[in-house]
Amino acid sequence: MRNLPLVLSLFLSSLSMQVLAGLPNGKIYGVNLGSWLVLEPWMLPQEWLDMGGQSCANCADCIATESAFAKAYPNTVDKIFAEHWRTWFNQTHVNELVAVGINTVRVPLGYWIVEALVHRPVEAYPRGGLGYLRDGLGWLQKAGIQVILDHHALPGVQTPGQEFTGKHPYNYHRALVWTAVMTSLAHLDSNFGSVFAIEAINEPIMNAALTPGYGEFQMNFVQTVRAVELTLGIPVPGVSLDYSISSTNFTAALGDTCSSSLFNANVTAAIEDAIPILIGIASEYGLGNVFTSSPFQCESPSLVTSFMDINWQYNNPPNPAKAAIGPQGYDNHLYYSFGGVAAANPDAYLTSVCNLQRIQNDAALGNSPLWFGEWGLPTQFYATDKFLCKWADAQKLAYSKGAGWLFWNFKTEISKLTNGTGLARQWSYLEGVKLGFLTKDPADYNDPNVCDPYINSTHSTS
Ligand SMILES: *[C@@H]1O[C@H](CO)[C@@H](O)[C@H](O)[C@H]1NC(C)=O
Ligand SMILES: *[C@@H]1O[C@H](CO)[C@@H](O)[C@H](O)[C@H]1NC(C)=O
Ligand SMILES: *[C@@H]1O[C@H](CO)[C@@H](O)[C@H](O)[C@H]1NC(C)=O
Ligand SMILES: *[C@@H]1O[C@H](CO)[C@@H](O)[C@H](O)[C@H]1NC(C)=O
Ligand SMILES: CC(=O)N[C@H]1CO[C@H](CO)[C@@H](O)[C@@H]1O
Repeated sequence: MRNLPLVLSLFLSSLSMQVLAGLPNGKIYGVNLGSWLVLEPWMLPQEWLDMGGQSCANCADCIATESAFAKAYPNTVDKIFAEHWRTWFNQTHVNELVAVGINTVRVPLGYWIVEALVHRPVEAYPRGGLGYLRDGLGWLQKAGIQVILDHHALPGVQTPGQEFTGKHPYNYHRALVWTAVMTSLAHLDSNFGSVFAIEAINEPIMNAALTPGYGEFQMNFVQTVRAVELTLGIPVPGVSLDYSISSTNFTAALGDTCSSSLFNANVTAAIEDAIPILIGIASEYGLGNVFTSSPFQCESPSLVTSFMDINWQYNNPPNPAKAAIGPQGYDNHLYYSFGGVAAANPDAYLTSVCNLQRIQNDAALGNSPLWFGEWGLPTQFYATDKFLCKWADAQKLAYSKGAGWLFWNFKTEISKLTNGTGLARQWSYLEGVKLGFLTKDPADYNDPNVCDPYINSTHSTS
């Protein structure tokens, strides 16, 4: 067994203040590809019913989640979801995003995109999503749109009762296996060529007392990404490494990395379990040559590891900056419509966002660069068209002071069940552009001075 003479101190050093080499040039002007590979029925209520889903007050009571659907329709679920994946996001939408200047997308993914991680039949999810992900990433790459892979729904309920989460015992190990598999594909599968970042977990429970082990998971997540990258011969910025790869077989080299004793048992175990899964994916998708070509090393830059920012949580949360090895980015989500941010009226919303301190507060704790990975135009009150223009401008101004923003969502359904465009005018980027709330060039504003009357107000903001 080849022992890799890596510099151990690499994993102990704190390189959190690294330049973010992997970030696209300039600002992130992005959208989420929500409800594609992780379906949330509220965004497409009519299609969900047409597929065979149901709607009920408490989503545990009927077929209201992807998982419940897969259990209810074991024989047809894959075919029905394939039709959804093919139509919800395809080349037509890529063209639309290009036309409105979007440069980045965040792709929410479930753990079940790596099918071998699903413990059937206790857990059930549709199969075949990875093929659609590969196709979609290929189109995005050709269009020059950069991608953040977002582990949105983990094995376990990171936020109970949400339609996007799993329904199974929390399982950090499987999340790390997922990480090893996706990191490998991001570097070796040419379709993944525009992936620049990988996000460990979407929106963990805000009370850090309820997420034991999360700090350790953050460390293990980054080390898993970097262990795969080192195996690929990708230098980790700021790290000198004494390493020569002799194997021409990637999965065999991963096996060597496992036995190098440089990684803790949890990282090693995850990589070990990723090996047979990668061999299976290589064979299913014809990637065998890529995995065993000589040499398999690649020139791509390190992925940007990404976490929700430290201030996402309260109650003494772990600081993800402590886990950084190489480029890392931070994600904050801001929705005013769920309450708790500002009083429910237009002036309070604008005062709040125009004086937003989140970027500074995060930077003070090393959580920089920060992007706003989810936001939208929803409100707790009826919003006029005139207000929505201001609301879009003011949020874009605030979020662009950081690394940029990604709107939730690229689109939503327009049907009787969504009150026509009632849902889409506040939740769909493409509809927002059509209606003029969002400018045709995302770097523009309807009114760049929208915040002027609201700055220096006595309202406090966090
Ligand atoms: C993409 O899906 C839409 C429906 O959302 C459909 O009208 C269109 O033909 C599809 N485009 C391609 C290129 O498949
Ligand atoms: C590559 O290594 C794997 C073990 O990780 C092995 O199963 C496979 O046969 C090897 N492939 C080639 C072409 O040597
Ligand atoms: C590995 O995982 C186990 C169980 O999740 C945990 O108790 C342990 O502390 C972890 N160890 C390391 C080194 O991450
Ligand atoms: C439906 O949307 C229209 C505007 O598009 C709005 O005037 C109306 O209040 C909405 N109705 C409901 C029930 O949300
Ligand atoms: C009166 C007052 O508080 N003025 C401040 C308004 O904000 C700008 C910059 O944000 C400060 O420079 C002013 O001192």
